[in-house]
This record gives sequence, C-alpha cells and structure tokens, in this order.
Amino acid sequence: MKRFKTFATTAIMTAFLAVLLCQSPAGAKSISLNYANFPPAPTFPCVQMEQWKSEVEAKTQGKVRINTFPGGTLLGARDMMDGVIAGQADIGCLCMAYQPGRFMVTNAVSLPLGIPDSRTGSLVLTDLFKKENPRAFNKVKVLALFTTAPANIMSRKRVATLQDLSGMDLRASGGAAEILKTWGANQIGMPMSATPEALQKGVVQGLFSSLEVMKDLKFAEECSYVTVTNTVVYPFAVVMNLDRWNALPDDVKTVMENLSREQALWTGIYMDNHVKEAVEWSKKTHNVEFLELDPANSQAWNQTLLPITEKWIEKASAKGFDGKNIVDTIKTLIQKHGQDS
Ligand code: DTR
Repeated sequence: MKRFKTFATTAIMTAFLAVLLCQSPAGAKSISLNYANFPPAPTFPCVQMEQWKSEVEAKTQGKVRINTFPGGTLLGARDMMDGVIAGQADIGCLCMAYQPGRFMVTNAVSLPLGIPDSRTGSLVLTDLFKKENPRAFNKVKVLALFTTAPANIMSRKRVATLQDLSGMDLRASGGAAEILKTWGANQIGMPMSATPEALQKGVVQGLFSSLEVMKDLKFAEECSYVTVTNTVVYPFAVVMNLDRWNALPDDVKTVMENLSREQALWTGIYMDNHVKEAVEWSKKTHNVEFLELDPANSQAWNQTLLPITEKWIEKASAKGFDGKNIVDTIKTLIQKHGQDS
C-alpha cells in the first residue's frame, strides 16, 4: 500500500510538472510553431532562424516554442511560399530570387544599384516593404526581411576579363542571373541548396553569390578563384501562415512585430562579419586567389549593367507597378542606410 502511495504521489507530481512545463508563467498553454528553411543548418538563413527562435522564446518567456527545420526537411526552396500559405509549415524562410516574377517589388533590391553590404541591404529591403506593402505578400504575415552581402564570382577557372567569363557555366538566380547573362556567362538557375552537388558533378563551373558560402558550404574546396565584383544582393523574407498569425495572442504578435527590424539588422551585421571571416578562411585554408578588377576594367563591367535597371522599370510598369518610383525609393534608402553604419 505504501509502495502504491509513493507511486501515485510520483505519478501525480510528474503529471503536474508536465503541465507546468507546457505553460508559460502567465498560465497560458505554450504555442508551438514549425519554422521551415531550405539550406543546410550552418548557412546564414538558418543561423538567423536560430537567432530569431531564441529571441522569440526568451521574449515570450517560453509561451512560444519554435521548432526549426533546416535543410529542406519540411519545405524546399521553391515550395516555401506556397507551403506556408497552405499551412504545411507555420513559418518559412524564402529567397525571393528563386521566383523572380512573383516578387517584383522586393526583388528590385537585386538591381545593380550599389547596395554596399548586407546591413544596408537588409534595412533598405525592410523600409521598401513598409512603404510599398507589396500585394505578393497578401496571403502571409511577413515577420522579417534581409539580404545577402553583394555577389562575387566564385569559379574553378581564373576570371580576370569579360572574355574569360564568356560561355562559362555559372550558377545564379533572379537579379544576379540577369547580371551574369549580361556579362556573357552561361547562366544556370538553381537554388543554393542544389549547388554543392552541381559543382561537384561539374554541371556548373562556379557561382555568383555572396562569399560566406565559400566557408559554410565549403565551396573553397572547388572554387580556387574569386573575382571581386561586389555587384548585387539577394533578398530574403520570413513569412508566416496568416491563420496561424491571426490566432496568436496580441502580446506574442507585438514581440514578433517589434523583432522585425532588429532581426534585419542582426542578420545584416552577422552576414557582413561572416563574409570577412570566410574570405580569410578561404585564403588561409584553401589558398583561394581573390582577384580585384583594376578600375578601368571594373568600369567596363559596370557599364554593361546600366540598361538592366531601365529594362526592369519598363517591365514593372507594364505589370502595373510604378517602377521608376520603386527604383528611386531604393536609391534614397541606400543613401540613408549606407551612411548610418
Ligand atoms: N545568393 C543567394 C542566396 C544565398 C546566399 N548565401 C546563401 C546560403 C544559403 C542559401 C541561400 C544563400 C543564392 O545564391 O542562392
């Protein structure tokens, strides 16, 4: 009997503890949200996801739990937006460059307009979104926006001139893809998550992206050369299923909304520092050569890009957007945020 009593007491205590653990200090049940991401865990979209998770869990004092799914385990790169809309994941991180026509306004930050770093890009994108409130996001709640650092050419062969680039199979998406095409490369589109295999199998000879992947995805093992062009950034969005968002208590919504700008800034600064680290690591560990274009050459490369923005304005206007106004807004925001670092 005594034994039974001890057993019963232990069982009751355990059940009580379990209930306590599922409750916030305020007594409400904990809310569990699934967050999908497409690239592998060490890459920056996943690093920012873990940062956001810790911030939300800390700021809601355990009322919200975020379950993270890196590496496309819940949703893949191109399924992200529709998967979140359909509720397959509560939250998802997407690279808008993988669906260029779908995210016309926000993808305008990947025009060659001179965004110097990820910090500036992330703030420009955040403010552009606030001003334009693009209809492409009507079916989701946007939790955060950020961009990569500017793209550079990572390749197996040395690229010093536009002739070297001519016909070379290189991987890029969205705005960056337009640039590679203009420079005469044979641009091949695919998400970053598919690139390691494509490089290993020789499907592509390199890529055009931000340089932190030299370390995070070990591209320095394949690409012995980097041509520094610092051309365009890739924009990202973190979106949430609208029904799940609407069902959140107001205090949780406030925590998430207040985090939006902070997250853009955190990610931008993390990315810029991490690119520097990856460059040093690539030089030291894999002896990668970094080629800086001389000023005359660099001007020639940039000159070829001038029509891209004009063409984009025409295309956007044909689709009913005020293309010129969007470009002017981005330029003003670059000035604003490029200075306040
Ligand atoms: N530049 C885009 C986005 C990108 C840059 N670094 C990473 C790391 C993991 C996923 C995507 C990205 C691209 O090249 O796809």
